[in-house]
Amino acid sequence: MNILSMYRGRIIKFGFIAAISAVVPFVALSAPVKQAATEPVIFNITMSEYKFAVDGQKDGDPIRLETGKPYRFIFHNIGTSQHEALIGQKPKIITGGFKHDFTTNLLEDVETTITNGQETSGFTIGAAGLAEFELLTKQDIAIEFTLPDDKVGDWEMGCFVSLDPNATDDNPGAGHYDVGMHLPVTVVKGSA
Ligand SMILES: [Cu+2]
Repeated sequence: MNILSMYRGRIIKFGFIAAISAVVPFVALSAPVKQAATEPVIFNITMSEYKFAVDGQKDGDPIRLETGKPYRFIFHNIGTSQHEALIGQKPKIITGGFKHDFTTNLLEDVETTITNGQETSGFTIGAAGLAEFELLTKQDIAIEFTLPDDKVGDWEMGCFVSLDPNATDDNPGAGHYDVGMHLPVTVVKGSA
């Protein structure tokens, strides 16, 4: 069994990066997982109440990706509350008609490298099966990945943190997604 199949489908979830070893399956590496042949294309994405905004793009414009190309998404939580990012398809409908989590996650079987989002990172984590991550206010994180051709299609980035801070996992109620915190992600076949 290789690492990809071991982690496939698992949820990786963390709030504070230093704490993740206790709660998630991951592989800590002393060297980067895979050196991309070319420098990754960078998207700087801010999270706030209640939207994702991409540097250089108009609000609501899709993030356009090509298969076979390395990308680095650098997330900055500039808001006043915790936010999370999931990239997937088909949000699940929960009690109250709200949407919570995706049925399919873009990176669920894609090797992904996680760093602290700064120019130099004190750590590099290689993970397969990354489904979601949470950032407290003022935190940054970067993920790096290259998509295979079977990811071509329409996806979406979403934050499903509950609006009610006292909501439970069993009944999360309305979340940030329901008030607009989502953004289309379009994946097309790369020319390479
Ligand atoms: Cu949010």
